[in-house]
Amino acid sequence: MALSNVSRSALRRSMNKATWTQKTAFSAARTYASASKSATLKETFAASLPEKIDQIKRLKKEHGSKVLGEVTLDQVYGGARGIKSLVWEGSVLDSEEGIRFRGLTIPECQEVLPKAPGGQEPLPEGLFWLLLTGEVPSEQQVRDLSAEWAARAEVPSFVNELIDRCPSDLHPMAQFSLAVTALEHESAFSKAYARGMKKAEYWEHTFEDSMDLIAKLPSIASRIYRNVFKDGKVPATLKDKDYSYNLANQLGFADNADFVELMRLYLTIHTDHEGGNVSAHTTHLVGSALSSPMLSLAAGLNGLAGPLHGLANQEVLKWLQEMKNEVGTDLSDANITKYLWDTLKSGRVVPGYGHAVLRKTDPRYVSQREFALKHLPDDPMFKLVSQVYKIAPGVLTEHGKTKNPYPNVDAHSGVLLQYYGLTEQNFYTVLFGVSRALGVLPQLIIDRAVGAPIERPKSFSTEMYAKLVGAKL
Ligand code: HAX
Repeated sequence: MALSNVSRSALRRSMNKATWTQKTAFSAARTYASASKSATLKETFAASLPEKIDQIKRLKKEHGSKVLGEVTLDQVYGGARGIKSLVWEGSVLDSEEGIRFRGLTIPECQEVLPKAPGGQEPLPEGLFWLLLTGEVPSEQQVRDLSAEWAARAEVPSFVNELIDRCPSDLHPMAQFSLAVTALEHESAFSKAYARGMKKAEYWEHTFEDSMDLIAKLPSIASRIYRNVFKDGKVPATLKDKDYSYNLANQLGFADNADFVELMRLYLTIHTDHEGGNVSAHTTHLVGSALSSPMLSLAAGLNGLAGPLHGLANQEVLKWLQEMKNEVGTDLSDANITKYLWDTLKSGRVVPGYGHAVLRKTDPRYVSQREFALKHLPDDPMFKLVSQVYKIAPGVLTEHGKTKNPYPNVDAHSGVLLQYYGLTEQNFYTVLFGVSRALGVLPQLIIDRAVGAPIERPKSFSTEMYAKLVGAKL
């Protein structure tokens, strides 16, 4: 596909008011655009860049001193909830409606993003494209991106050896983060920075690193899985297959076409959930110091590995299995209610329920539920999940603590994975991490392209806050 008409006219409009930095981006965009008939991802992003830089510049110039809201002491001590202080272009989370990726809901993405031949679920390649550029890619562009990632997939042998030397009881997320950190060795950004590069070149190296990094994640994740739980052998990346097929194949599950479809859906919906969640914010924060995409993503993965964040999907399945052992086949309302109260009374959280921003059922939960209704409606664990969905919101409301008694993304994913035989819960967050890379790296590329500064919010001691609010301690 050539540049869309919208991008072309935007490019033309912005060209008239170009700064030096913008002109560099314009010239890159034009070079890319004229080099090929079907614009690549890099060309499309480069073409979108001048308008974005211009928008930000104008917004800051004309409205830079406007007040966006006030900050209360409760917010300061409450994990910065609701404080507007981050820029995240790919997605915005509405507390009632859930996530929109560049303005599109999950069902809309399922409808418009290209699918694999014969497939029904969107390809995560398409979502990555959308997050980075704001445009829905053509089928050909997505096929080309699949091929590009497959071509970049080879993992350096020292990284494979590093993974092989990990003790099998080192948590898969720790192994994953270790391997991603080690890829720093390959970072084009770090090498170019050490040589000395112009700011206008930052995004291109960040783009190349991000593409390389994403391309290698299925092989890395699968090596960890096959080492810890199977025979240690990982099939090679198939150059003519899409990203999710390759991940499923390398894990050892591609014989089942439904599992491959599940991977496509899973990798699409776990990508991005605006900028304030721990993994996204951490990647962005570390990246703001101009650490490479490898080091930035590894930091984000370490945050994803926490039980209140991505590790919750592992916790959910463990909790459901314990519940199943206790209640057996009697999934009566009374039994489930009792189990939920037992969990809460023991001081634990109900994993997979609640959210820092959402106040309704997470649409990512809904899309997985719809997948289950289509592919595994009679699975006993799915029936248990459905029964918990019926009872838990009432119990959590009565319990009265959580602001959101509804399920989040993690309440469903484990049950789908275990149905297809991927039963090793300790591995689940690694899959989440593969997907999350596709959500957080586009913003890192954008950050570098628009020249986002190093992040540095202000902190005070409790004594100083007391002074600020006129309190005596
Ligand atoms: N079960 C029991 N209590 C809960 C709860 C749950 N599922 N969710 C929140 N609460 C409690 C909190 O622990 C908190 O209690 P205290 O006042 O005693 O500290 C109170 O309700 C208020 O919390 P909140 O404002 O509603 O929620 P937070 O923004 O503080 O936390 C969490 C959001 C997602 C961390 C929280 O709901 C939770 O711990 N849920 C269970 C774990 C989980 O599912 N995590 C995954 C979230 C999605 C995600 O990031 N995926 O990666």
